Amino acid sequence: KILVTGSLGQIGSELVTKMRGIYGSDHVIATDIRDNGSEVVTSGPFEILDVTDGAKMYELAKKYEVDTIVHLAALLSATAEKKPLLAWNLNMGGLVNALETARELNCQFFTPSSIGAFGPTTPKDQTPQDTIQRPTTMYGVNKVSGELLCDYYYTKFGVDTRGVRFPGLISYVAEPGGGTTDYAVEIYYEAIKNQSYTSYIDKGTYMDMMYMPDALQAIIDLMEADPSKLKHRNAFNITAMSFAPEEIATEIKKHIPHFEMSYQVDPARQAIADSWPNSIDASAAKEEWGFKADYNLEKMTIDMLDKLKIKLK
Ligand code: VAH
Repeated sequence: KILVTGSLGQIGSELVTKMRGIYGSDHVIATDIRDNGSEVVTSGPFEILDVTDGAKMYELAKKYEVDTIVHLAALLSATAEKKPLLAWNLNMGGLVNALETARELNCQFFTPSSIGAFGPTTPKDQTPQDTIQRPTTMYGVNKVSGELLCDYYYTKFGVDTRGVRFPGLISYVAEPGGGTTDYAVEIYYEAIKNQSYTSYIDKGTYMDMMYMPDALQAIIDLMEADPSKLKHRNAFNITAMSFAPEEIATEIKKHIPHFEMSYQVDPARQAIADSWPNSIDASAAKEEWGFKADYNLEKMTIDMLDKLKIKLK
């Protein structure tokens, strides 16, 4: 059985549904800090959990006799930069609680890192799997600390910890909250609603991105991978594409010809984006557990616009 934290978030809301389809609804215990009455809450076991409450987390993991913990609850980069101490306490406090629960109950463990784990002194193009990581954001500090902590729990306590460095994730089910790459989600919603979008990230700003179906499959594939093949653990570079805002606009215009793109740069989130890689190298993930991505910008844009036309009707 699998305990998922942050189940109502951008990744969690879709991962819970996918995992319930694969492993059975009763085998996936969804938790989040609130109950939003969504399908995640109604289609299988759901519990209220604040991940900073370690005792409650242990109690739930024990009650459901889970053997896997997927820890997704966290504040993303832009929010973390506005509330750095809250971010440290939630992102690191939650992670330690989840790792301790996994250690005590001998659970397999997944938590995501991010391209945000890299900083301005990291090689920016085709960023290697093993390279310098001195991020200049609180979120990045949390992600690098998290990677090191997960590797520590693997080497010191034998906890089977695994993670990926996610690029910006694009999806239409649950909107992201407080990220820097959220512009790449908002643009599709605005294209349908207003045929225009004002981007807070400047043209020419390249960041790695991935469509949610590829992100979800990557989690499943990594967690089911043969551990003897894993030379790395926390966390694997993975990516599907790298693009700048004007490239999404061009792709959208193929479907909505009069779509208008404009720019009103948000210095805070632009500074975060500028500290991150332009493109990362995912060869370790491909070699060690067969990572692959099916969606490129063209295919993603077709699916996002099709799905949002229905959702926003
Ligand atoms: C963020 N979507 O923008 C997250 C992610 C790589 C980006 O970490 O903070």
